[in-house]
Formats: sequence, C-alpha cells, structure tokens
Amino acid sequence: MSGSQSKSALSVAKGVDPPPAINPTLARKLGSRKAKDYGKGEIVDGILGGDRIVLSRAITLVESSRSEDRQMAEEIVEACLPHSGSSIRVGVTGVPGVGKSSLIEVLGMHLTDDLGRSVAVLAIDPSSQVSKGSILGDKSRMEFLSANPRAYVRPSPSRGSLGGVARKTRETVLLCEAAGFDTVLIETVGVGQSESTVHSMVDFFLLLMLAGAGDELQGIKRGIMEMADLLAITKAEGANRRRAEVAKREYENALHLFPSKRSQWYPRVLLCSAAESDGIKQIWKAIEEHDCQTKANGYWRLNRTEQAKSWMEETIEYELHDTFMASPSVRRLLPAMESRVLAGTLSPFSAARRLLDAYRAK
Ligand SMILES: Nc1nc2c(ncn2[C@@H]2O[C@H](COP(=O)(O)OP(=O)(O)O)[C@@H](O)[C@H]2O)c(=O)[nH]1
Ligand SMILES: [Mg+2]
Repeated sequence: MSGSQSKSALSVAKGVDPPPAINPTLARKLGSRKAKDYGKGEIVDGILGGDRIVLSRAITLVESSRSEDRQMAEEIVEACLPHSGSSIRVGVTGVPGVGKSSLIEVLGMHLTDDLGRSVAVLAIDPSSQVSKGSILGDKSRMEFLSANPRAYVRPSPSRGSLGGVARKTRETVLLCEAAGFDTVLIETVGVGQSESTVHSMVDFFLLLMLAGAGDELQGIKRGIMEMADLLAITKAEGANRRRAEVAKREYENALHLFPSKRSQWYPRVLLCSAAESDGIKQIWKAIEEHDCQTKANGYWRLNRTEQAKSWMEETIEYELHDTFMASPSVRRLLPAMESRVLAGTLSPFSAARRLLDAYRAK
C-alpha cells in the first residue's frame, strides 16, 4: 500500500508473510501419499511453510467423517492454532447469480496484485455440487484466482449438511491462516441459515444485491440486511447503472432504520461491477476501515472471543447429536418411535424421552 493511503492508519502492514510457492522437494516426497500416510508433524510443518499440497491434504482430513481422520485433523488444527487468527475474514453472501464468485475473483486479483496480500477463498454451499455449477452461468471456478500463486481457492465440500460444512470451514480458516494467508474470503449462498452461520465466523459481512429485483425475489430477509456491514449492488454498469443508483438510495434509507450495531460501524451501500472492475477498491477500503475501527474500539477482539465460545458450544451439540444417533439402543428404538409419532399414537415429547432414556441406559 502506498501513495494516497500512506498517511492513513489503514496502511499499516498486516505483518503476515505471503505463502511461498509449493516446495518442490517436499511435494515430490509427499506427492503420491495420502494425508493419513504421513505424520502429524510433517503436515503441520508443511502448512506452516505455506505448502499448498500439504494444506489441501490437511483440509481433506478436516472434511473427512472417518473418526481416525477427525482425530488427526483435530491435532493438526490444535498445532496450527497459535499461528492462526491474524487474517481479515470476510463473508460474501447473496442469492445465486448475484455475482459472488465473479466479485471474489476480481477482488482477489486486486488484493494480490495491487496490494500484495495473499488470499484464501472458501465456499460454504453444499448444494453447489448438485447443480454442478451449471445454474446462471456460475463462475465458481474463479479461473484467474485459481492460477494465482498468492491465492488459494478451495471449493465447498461435496457432502454434508450446512452445519457440518460450516463447522469444517471454521477449521479450514484456521489452517489457511497458519499457512500464511492474510485474507480469507468465504462465499456462501444467501438462503436459509447459511448467512447467520457465516456471520458467526467472519469479521466483516458483505451482502451482494441486484438492483430492481425486489428484496422478496432475492430472498433477502430483514435479518440478513441487519447483519451486513456493507451492501454492494452488483452488475452496476451500462444500462443497469441508473437503476443501481436508485437502489443504492433506497437501501441507504432502509439501513438508517436499523438499530445501530454493537461494533459502532455504520453499514454502507456501494455500487460495483465485476465485469468492469469498478467499485472493487472501494469495497476493500471499507473492509480495511472497518478492520481499523473495530480493532481500535475493542469490538474485533470481543467478536472473535464470542465466536470461539459459540464454536465450542456448537461442536458439543453436533458431537452429542452424532453419538446419540449412532448409539445401538437409539438406532433400535428410533424407527418405532418415529412411526408412532407420525401415526399420532405417541407424543413427540414422550418419544424423545424414551429415546433419551434408552441412550442413558445403554
Ligand atoms: N454484467 C455483469 N454480469 C456479471 C457481473 N458479475 C457477474 N456477472 C454474471 O452473473 C452470472 C453469475 O455470476 P456468479 O459470479 O457465478 O454468481 P454467484 O452465483 O453469486 O457466485 C455470471 O454469468 C456472471 O458472468 C457484472 O459485474 N456484470
Ligand atoms: Mg458462486
């Protein structure tokens, strides 16, 4: 960063070294082996050395549902934890087709090429594999960014519930940070619970909107708009520009009516066009400004701490649920309980009570 920003507090270097290119010797050594074939120490060293191949294998372990993989993944994440946490974590959400992947591609190129940052892109979208990326000219491959040596693009895990995928993404964020990435961009489709899930793992929440499509049509609920730190109206070029400007004023008025944020940050509305690389720098400037402001006023730390606590609680919930469902006595009793509840011959509460009793008595 230089020039006009040099006097600004925003120009403070982030202090994370860019990840080096793949270490060819290590890559050859590890190339044909599966993650489980090499030791925890080797994997941790590889990650801390910024080796993409090792990082990818470690993420595969994190995403695995086999218990021995989980065990190994947990140890790796634990070892990486002291080296993580220093990136700017940004969630990018909006309906399919709004332009999330396209924006991330252009923003990512700006961050790496113009600002010298290193960028990891993760996706939380278990449904994307179903459509195979064919809907609305999906740009999820991010051709340029994928080929960029300062970037790492990891597609969404192909299996699992939203909650499960989100939990794995949190661990993946930590691994990417330990590998030296100073910026983590998380793309998620803005339907259902995914926005609040992403909100619970990022520092900054960017909501993308289309001009003139109507909020209902975009499935954007008030609660999601309330979470946004920045609302960017996409595809604001050519004939769309004027409509986007009208929408900008409308959204600005709407945002004024929301209660003020705990972060004391005033959410903004900006226009952007990934096609014309327009408005991209402004988006990043807002994110940096937010980073500075919330670090100065203490909100950044408070938010990260609260997030860590809720990750712990959610992990316990998932683990308990999984152990419960896997227990032989519960599995034996469950079909009967389900059909009696469906038939209306047993109340859901009694059924749950009997299942819990069976679990405890095992
Ligand atoms: N005209 C125009 N089209 C865009 C822009 N950004 C994305 N698109 C197109 O919108 C479609 C969906 O984009 P994509 O990035 O895959 O959206 P996502 O589903 O939100 O990730 C693709 O056909 C893109 O080429 C833009 O700034 N201008
Ligand atoms: Mg996409």
